[in-house]
Amino acid sequence: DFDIVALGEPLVELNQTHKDQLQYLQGFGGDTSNAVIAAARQGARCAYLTRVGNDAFGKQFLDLWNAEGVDTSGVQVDDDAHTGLYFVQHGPDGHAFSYLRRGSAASLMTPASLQGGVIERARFLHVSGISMAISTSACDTVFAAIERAHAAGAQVSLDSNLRLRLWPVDRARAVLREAMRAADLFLPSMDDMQHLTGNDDPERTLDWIRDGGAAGVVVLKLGKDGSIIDDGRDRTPVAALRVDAVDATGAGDCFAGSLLARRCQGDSWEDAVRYANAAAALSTLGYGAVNPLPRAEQVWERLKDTGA
Ligand code: KDG
Repeated sequence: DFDIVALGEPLVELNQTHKDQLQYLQGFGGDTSNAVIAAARQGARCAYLTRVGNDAFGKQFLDLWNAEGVDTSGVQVDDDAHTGLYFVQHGPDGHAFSYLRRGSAASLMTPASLQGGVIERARFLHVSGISMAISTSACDTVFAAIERAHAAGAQVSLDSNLRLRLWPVDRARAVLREAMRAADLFLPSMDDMQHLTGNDDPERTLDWIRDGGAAGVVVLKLGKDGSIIDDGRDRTPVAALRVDAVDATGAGDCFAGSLLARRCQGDSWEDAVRYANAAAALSTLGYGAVNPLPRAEQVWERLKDTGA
């Protein structure tokens, strides 16, 4: 059985490692894949659901998940479509992504892609705004997966991960609202919510989420200001860890995966969020989404150092 099963699109990553040079380091990305690898590195039993191309990149991903101990029995290989790709460029305002993904194998997922009973064996199903934005059939697949998870007694975790290059803001708002109502755990970032609601006040944002019908636990991520846990009764702020970030790509995914892993290991929400904050901070110390994802020993070491 699995602690966490994630569903979405993996993307091969080409990451610019020197601001003024056209040199790119190949790595791996894709928000939900990053999250499930982060969870596996914290000791969770994980599986990933997606569709990759029958190409060198699809093969590299299968090798990566196998090496990380992430189950791939629900991964489909498509002979006619490619594995997606993105570039990360670093500038004065942080990182920016360029995508080559339209028509990718993952975007061709349909509810019929959900074979193998993998979701039925999970404690958490993890999905994101990106999983739903890549195509309408992938969006249908996410909602079908949510239904199956709930029917089997699993909990659903949703990261907002808003990417406005993938879908118009009005559709993003409507679909994310629908998914947020179905989620047992909703992980929005303040930046994403600001685009969806037009306001930048955390309390009003949490009110908007509750008024919109979200009934589960909400963890609002405030970047360097930490996060707020709203369990439906209380709102509890948790401070962030300060680090000198090199590349924040995948930090939110590391937060999600680490939080779910620690919940599966019995942590309270506050302890799990504190742990996830530390893991996410450590993941920004190297280039790329996957390579710098820390392992449990490093996170505990860091928490011990800060006395948190
Ligand atoms: O959170 C990091 C991801 O955004 C990155 O790995 C690429 O999945 C990606 C996307 O669609 O932006």
